[in-house]
Amino acid sequence: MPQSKLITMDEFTIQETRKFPQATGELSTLLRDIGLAGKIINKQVRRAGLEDILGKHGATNVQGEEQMKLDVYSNDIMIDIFMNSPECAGIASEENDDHVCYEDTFSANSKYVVLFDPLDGSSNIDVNAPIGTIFAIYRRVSELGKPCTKEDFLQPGNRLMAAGYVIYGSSTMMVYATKLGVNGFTLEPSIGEFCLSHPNIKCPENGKIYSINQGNSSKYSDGMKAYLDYCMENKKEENRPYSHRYIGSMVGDLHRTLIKGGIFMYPADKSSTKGKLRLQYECNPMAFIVEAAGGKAMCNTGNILDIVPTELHQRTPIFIGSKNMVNKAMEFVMEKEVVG
Ligand code: AHM
Ligand code: MG
Repeated sequence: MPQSKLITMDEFTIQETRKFPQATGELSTLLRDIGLAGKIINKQVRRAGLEDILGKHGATNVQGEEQMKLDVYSNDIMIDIFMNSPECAGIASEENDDHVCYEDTFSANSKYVVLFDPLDGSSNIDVNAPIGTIFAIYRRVSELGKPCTKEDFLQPGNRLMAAGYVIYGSSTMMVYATKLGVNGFTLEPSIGEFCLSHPNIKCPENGKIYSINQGNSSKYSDGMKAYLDYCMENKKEENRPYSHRYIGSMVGDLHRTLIKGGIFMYPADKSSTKGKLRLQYECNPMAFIVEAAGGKAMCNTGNILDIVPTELHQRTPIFIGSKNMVNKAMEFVMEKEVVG
């Protein structure tokens, strides 16, 4: 139903914050800063083909991946915005070897740190497929008044205060989750504001889509191969075979999974025994969002959000989406866990 009045993301966030009399509004300010970064990145993504900003930057990041020009641009925007944000003590990014502490007096007294992947799915930049910015916000555990420390960035996902993403797709949307739930805001270009378009998102308990890079299947474990056979099996009464959809952009694939239901998987395989996707700024924020929407997110050994990180850029296998589909997949995967 069309809304009679647009509710901007800022208005919505302020209304939500008022439910907690003790809230200081700092988290709301951080979310607004991320919205601003999203709008600036969006502007550049939308005109990418017109300027010399497509293609490779010429450097590799700490994980040995080639950086695209828009990866670097987006990372610089995020770092600058949080540097000017008095609510953020420091950041960690997919594109930086180590975390960055902001050492001015305001930042040393800030309660929060932010982890992000500034532009996920960058192999899709040049072909106009959806890409996105993923973020995770933690309350720091180090002493206030001093620079933040590594421990602030190595907290498990179950301590997240908020997480979300901006998707640069057929429209631009920001979706964020707190423990209160998940809401989506579409960028209304004529006024330059994210406006509430998807209130109280719930991930359907069942779905009909599985999403995985099936080209890797010869390297999967027996359990994983058996689950793929299950997805493709003909069982009309159970909606199988499921449809297969894979963009190769986690934000795009998970946005669809969140709205329509389904399962997204990036398992371990023979050549990547820890999986590909990074725990702190890809899997944890997505797991937090999907679980806040009633879905589920697992790795081979348990819940993604319970993993205690030991390294900033560590990887994990992930099975995430509709609760019942994830439970079923885990019956196969946990049964025959050995890869090879
Ligand atoms: P990136 O952070 O370098 O963009 O890589 C992460 C992306 C995810 O968005 C996506 O789910 C995955 O890599 C696709 O990997 P593959 O091409 O191996 O299927
Ligand atoms: Mg990424």
